Amino acid sequence: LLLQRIQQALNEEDPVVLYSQPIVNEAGKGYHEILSRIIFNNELITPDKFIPVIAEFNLSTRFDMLILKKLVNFLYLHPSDSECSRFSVNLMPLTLMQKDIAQKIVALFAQFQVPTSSVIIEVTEEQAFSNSETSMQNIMLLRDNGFKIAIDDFGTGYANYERLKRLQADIIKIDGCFIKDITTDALDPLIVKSICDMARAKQLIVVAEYVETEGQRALLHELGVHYLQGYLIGKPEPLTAQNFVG
Ligand code: G
Ligand code: G
Ligand code: NA
Ligand code: MN
Repeated sequence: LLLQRIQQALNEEDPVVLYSQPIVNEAGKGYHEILSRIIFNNELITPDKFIPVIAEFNLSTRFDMLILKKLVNFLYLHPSDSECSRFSVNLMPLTLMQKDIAQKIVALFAQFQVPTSSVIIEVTEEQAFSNSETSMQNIMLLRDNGFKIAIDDFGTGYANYERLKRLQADIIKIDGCFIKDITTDALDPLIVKSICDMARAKQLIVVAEYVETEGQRALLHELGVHYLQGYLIGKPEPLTAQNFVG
């Protein structure tokens, strides 16, 4: 049973593997997004399969903390002089609704003396614009303690202009649905351009995901996107000391 395997993973910290995918600017510099996988019957299970199971059985916080512990361990073993963000990591909506989760995350980084500035926390629009006072406080506390905040899947959910005005974040990741047909669709370039214009006014960094072709790359740079992620740049690969950029 997949649930059993997940519970085993949470207990033994073993079958969970960190993968990472590069996110780069025009100069080829950037960071990696941590994407986790679970080994189950000698197969790699991707998050689209196991995250619903984790959420259903209320294991979100334990799973997210396990991923953060693995990342902190990696950063502890591979320190860097750079002040720049080196990794982004995803948190599930239920995790951010836990009281004191931000303090626990900050304490984990402090315990291993890993600088919070090396990590970007990716939250969904749903979390960033949540009516949950706890989620908002957790995001603000993480940011006050040096983590960068990225809004994932931007443009598909809860953003509206009034919420955007109040947004406290550092990075927006435009959802892949606006990117995949951008070289042929009439509206997509205009949507991306308008997101970039707003981002510039708020001094936010813009990332586009699902970039697969040179044509998309050229157009996205022209429209004002700062960082690109996708198979054109690199696929998710097991995290090792060798496979990360700058
Ligand atoms: O790796 P893949 O592209 O299949 O990931 C699908 C989605 O699952 C990603 O958009 C990401 O937001 C989410 N995801 C991947 N790894 C993790 C993880 O370790 N923790 C959480 N909370 N979400 C993840
Ligand atoms: O939810 P999030 O946007 O973080 O998910 C990223 C997911 O999309 C990962 O599971 C990754 O494997 C997948 N992915 C990343 N880049 C590309 C791409 O260029 N094309 C496609 N089809 N999938 C991608
Ligand atoms: Na993500
Ligand atoms: Mn995403």
